[in-house]
Amino acid sequence: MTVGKVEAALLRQIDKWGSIHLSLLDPVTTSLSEVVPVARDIEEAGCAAVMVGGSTVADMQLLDDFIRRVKENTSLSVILFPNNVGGLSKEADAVCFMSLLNSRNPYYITGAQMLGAPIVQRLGLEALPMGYLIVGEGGSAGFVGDANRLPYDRPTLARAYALAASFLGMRFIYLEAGSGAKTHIPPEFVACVRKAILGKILVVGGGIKQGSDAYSVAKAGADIVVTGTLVEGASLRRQRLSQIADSVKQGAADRKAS
Ligand code: 1GP
Repeated sequence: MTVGKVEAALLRQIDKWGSIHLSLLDPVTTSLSEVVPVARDIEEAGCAAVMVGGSTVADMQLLDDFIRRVKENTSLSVILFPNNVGGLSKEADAVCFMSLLNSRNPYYITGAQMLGAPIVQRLGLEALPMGYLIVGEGGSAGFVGDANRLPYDRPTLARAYALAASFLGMRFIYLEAGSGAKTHIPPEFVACVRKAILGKILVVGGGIKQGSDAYSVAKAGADIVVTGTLVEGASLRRQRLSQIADSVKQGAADRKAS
């Protein structure tokens, strides 16, 4: 099976480091005037790609301008993280083509995907097939996506969803605690899902604020650790990003060694 350029690059990085860190930029919380220094810091911290999106993105012109600035000023690949069909942009390289598997509303499971698929094809975006699961607090993503949120103490529910996603051919499984979650997804939860979907790319995000958080989810088996809020505010941004990136690599190395 051949995979696209962006997915192949992510796989190479995961193969090299064990786990990697990706930053999520939300054009609603990072302004157009801030995006260039933020993206440069992300590149400097060793991220191969940047995710762009957020639960409340609706201005497609702003999204295009935002991504264009990232592309013109860095060599980062841009992966869209859409909340809806309006989260697609011709300026990006790839899109998390997600189904919110634990939504109560079929629109977020297959409806938006049906509307968005022809646009993804027309824009020539690389689609990363992804099962998206909202866990714990769920934040705005849980609210907007009408998710039947999976409790932190019921990892077997998420494991069953992840297995189903993998049988359906999805190559990425994303466990989302919601942006700004007070506590990130527990390592035992991540490890339970990990074991069921060996060979798939496990993505974990939401509430990861410091190196020790990133370390624990990478050690538990996350291939990709996503942070969003961490880049907001200029103070010590580069150091914080580097600390997360180093902790993710260390977590993966300790996982391999154990
Ligand atoms: C992406 O929602 C996350 O999965 C981002 O969460 O803003 O808490 O890092 P934070």
